[in-house]
Amino acid sequence: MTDRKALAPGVSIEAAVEQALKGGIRAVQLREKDLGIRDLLSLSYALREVTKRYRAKLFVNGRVDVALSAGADGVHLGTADIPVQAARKAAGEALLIGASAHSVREARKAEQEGADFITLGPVYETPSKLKYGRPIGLQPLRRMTEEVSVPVFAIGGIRGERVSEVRDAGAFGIAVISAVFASGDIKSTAEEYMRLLK
Ligand code: TZP
Repeated sequence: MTDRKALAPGVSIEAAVEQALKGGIRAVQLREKDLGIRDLLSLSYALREVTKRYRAKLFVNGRVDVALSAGADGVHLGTADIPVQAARKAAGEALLIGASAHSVREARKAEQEGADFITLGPVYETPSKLKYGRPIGLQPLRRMTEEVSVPVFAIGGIRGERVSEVRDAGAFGIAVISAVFASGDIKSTAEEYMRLLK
């Protein structure tokens, strides 16, 4: 997931994403909540180009219209965004739909409405903890992976040995922001995560 505010001065999102792709990451979620719609759209087009070159998936946060216009693979919806079933109605099968959940109840609801995958977080404390709320912990992650049949991705403070911890708790994959994008060497950090996921 992107966060242009985490980047070192002078590094563009496009350049940072390309480094992460060179390091082997398989999907990018454009998540720039405070960006105006036109800037978000042109960034989506740029990231579609770069993700295509690396055969990686592109997801746009929150905006079905932008995701469709950019030819993204999917849209990722938070609980304050357009509901999953409304997004499905608008996009049909043209987009994969991911949904954020912070509890097992929210995850079940997202699955019932037709989400293709769910992200749960923050699992651990994150650097920006005030923004994302209190850590949920491994137990709810385990319960969620047992109770929903779509893949669950863990997010929030995922570092080092926590990658195998969340995988052992049933997570299908992980999503990371600061550890990759605030890293001085984005490509090597992404490579390290890919090694940890093997
Ligand atoms: N949702 C829950 S935690 C989080 C989001 C978007 C941010 C996680 O960021 P980091 O920097 O990988 O801990």
